[in-house]
Order: sequence, then structure tokens, then C-alpha cells
Amino acid sequence: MSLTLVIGTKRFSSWSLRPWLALKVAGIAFEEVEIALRQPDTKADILKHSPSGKVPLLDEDGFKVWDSLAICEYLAERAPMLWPRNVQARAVARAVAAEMHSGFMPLRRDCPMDVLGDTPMTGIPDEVAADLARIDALWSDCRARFGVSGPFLFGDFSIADAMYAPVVTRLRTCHLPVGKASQAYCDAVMALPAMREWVEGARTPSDFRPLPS
Ligand SMILES: N[C@@H](CCC(=O)N[C@@H](CS)C(=O)NCC(=O)O)C(=O)O
Repeated sequence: MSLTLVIGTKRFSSWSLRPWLALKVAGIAFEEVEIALRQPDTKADILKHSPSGKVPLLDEDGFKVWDSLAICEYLAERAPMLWPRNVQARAVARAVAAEMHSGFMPLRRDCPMDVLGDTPMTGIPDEVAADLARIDALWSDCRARFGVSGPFLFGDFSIADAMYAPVVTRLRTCHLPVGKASQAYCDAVMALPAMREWVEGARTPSDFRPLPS
């Protein structure tokens, strides 16, 4: 059985980062196919792999799972450590992962992921400030209630951290402020060897094409 994860340009593809990180941290072997985003033929290239026309997509010997969170759930079937062991922690982890998956539109719109970027946001819009306040409260609450065994939201790394990893990069590159506990959490995420590997990979994309002007 072999796994292939089809992803978008590492520099920009926040949804791709999530299952890629889960695979790496769980130590599951996989191949990756990187498709250049923001090109005239991006959609056609993605559709060769993914019926939804979106990345990421996981292909296991022809069996396809699309959507970042569904892929993470599929991975957790073989690597249960990707969710917290405690039933209540696991329920909250699923809730915070789902909240990310379906929310925080103002932050995502105004501070898109660019892991190589450095673009301080000046004059934070109210909607973005509200997202930041919610994220800060949510992270602090998870860390305080469940984060005893390690530096991540539920102590040990979980899918919840994979889902928020692109937010961590956004806060850094857009210079957005969070409280002390959340900052320590961001530092722990960025220190993950797999996160460093992703950022390094963003410098040398396997499918490099300049962005259309
Ligand atoms: N809900 C999907 C969102 C996937 C998504 O929007 N992916 C973007 C890249 S980060 C994409 O495929 N964009 C290509 C396009 O829209 O043409 C998921 O969680 O996987």
C-alpha cells in the first residue's frame, strides 16, 4: 500500500500543509506531488488528480480522499495518536479543528498564507481583530485545560495543531499580536522539524512557475 499526497505550492497552500504535517509528525511514509497554484492551468492540473478540483488529495493505491480534514481523519484511523487519547479532549480537539476548517474567513482573506512572506498588517480591521481574539482565547483555553503533557494545544501534537499550523505562519508573517501563552504555542509549532521542512520546501518548489503578473 502506498500513499501519495497531492498538494499545492508549499508557499501558499494552507490546506495542503495540514495533512502533510499530520503525515510527517505521525511518521507515515508518503510520496508528494506538488502542483503550482495561481497558474492558468492549475485547475486542469488539479482535476487530473482530484475530483473536487481542490488540493490536498490523498491517494492510496487509487483510493482517493479529498479535503484536508477528511484526510486527517483517515490518517488518524492508522495513527490514533493524531487525536488526543482522552475522550473529552478528543471531542474538544475535533471542535477546534472544525472551527478552523469552517471559520476565520476575515483572517484568511486579509492575511493569506505565504510562508516566505513578511508583510506587517497595518490597521487591523475589526473583523480580523475579532478572529485573533477568538484564536487567542481558544488556544489559551486548550493549553490551560489539556496541554499538560507537551507544548501543543492538547499537550502532544494532534490534528488540531495541524489545522492551526497555517494560522501560526500567518500570525508571524503578518506580524499579528497574540498573548504570551499563544506566542509560546506558535514558537513550538514553528520549531517542529516538519514545519521547518515545509518552509524549506517552499523555497524550492518541485513545480516552480513564476506567478502570472
Ligand atoms: N475545504 C478544502 C479546501 C481546499 C482548497 O481550497 N484548496 C486550495 C489550495 S490551498 C485549492 O485547491 N485551490 C485551487 C483552486 O481553487 O483552483 C480542504 O479543506 O481541503
